[in-house]
Amino acid sequence: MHEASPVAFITGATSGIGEACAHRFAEAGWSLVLTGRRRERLEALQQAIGERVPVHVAPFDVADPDASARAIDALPAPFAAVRLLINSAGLALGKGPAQEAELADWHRMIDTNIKGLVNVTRLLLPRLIATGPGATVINIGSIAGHTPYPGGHVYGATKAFVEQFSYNLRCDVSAAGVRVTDLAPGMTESEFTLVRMKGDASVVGDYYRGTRALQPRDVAEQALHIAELPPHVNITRLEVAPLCQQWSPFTVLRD
Ligand code: NDP
Ligand code: 8X3
Repeated sequence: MHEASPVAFITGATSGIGEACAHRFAEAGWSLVLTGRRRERLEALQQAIGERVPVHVAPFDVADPDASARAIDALPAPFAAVRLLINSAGLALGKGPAQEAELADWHRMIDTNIKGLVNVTRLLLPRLIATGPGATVINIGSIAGHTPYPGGHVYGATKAFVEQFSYNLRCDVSAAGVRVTDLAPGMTESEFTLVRMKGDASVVGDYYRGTRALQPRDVAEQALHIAELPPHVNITRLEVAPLCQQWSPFTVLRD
């Protein structure tokens, strides 16, 4: 029954937006390749979703190009013809000023959000191009790629990369029918802030208190909409934020 269902390859499927995409695309009947570093979470997801649709799990670190290549080369035949790539794996580390940031944190954001995203994308491009019309790459960017804020430094810059890479990629693959979207969410309640604050749960509670942040499922709904549009329709960039999240006016420093 499931043999002909399209295949979605999702990075960052162990939590948050990627995990919500796994559930939402399973409900819509897609076959799934679910990836992330935490094997036990992938296996739990496979247990939860695997009765509904075919699921293959592949634990690997997107920042490791060899591990990424091994995982993609080893895709079983029913999952080989990838129609959709959702690049959700990513993180922020720290929210203090740039001059107090850990250089290692900056490197890790670049390694994951930039290098990891391009590793997986480059490795899957031949399969997406072979699929042709209707194939889609959805890169999870961020409003932080457009809007600067104190403490955003390298994180926001990695998401600016995601946006421009998405546009440039689209230039090259559109003739093959492959669509590319920068899906840029605002504040979304996931493990993102816990990771950013390095496990300090007290900060996380304060951050979301009194808000109605986006839920990962809200973003997953947008991803499904993008992926299931007619093949000639390419949403280039979609920014989605909770109503409670507003811009700030310019700040003027005075003597
Ligand atoms: P979560 O922390 O809940 O999920 C992050 C996911 O990324 C996890 O599945 C994690 O899996 C995976 N991941 C992180 N590093 C690696 C790595 N080196 N290799 C493989 N997988 C990795 O956060 P979100 O779901 O919120 O974040 C998903 C994406 O959305 C990120 O790119 C983030 O920048 C972006 N985003 C988030 C927003 C928010 O407010 N939450 C807003 C805008 C954009 P594991 O640890 O198992 O490897
Ligand atoms: C995450 C959104 O506003 O925390 O990309 O930077 S924000």
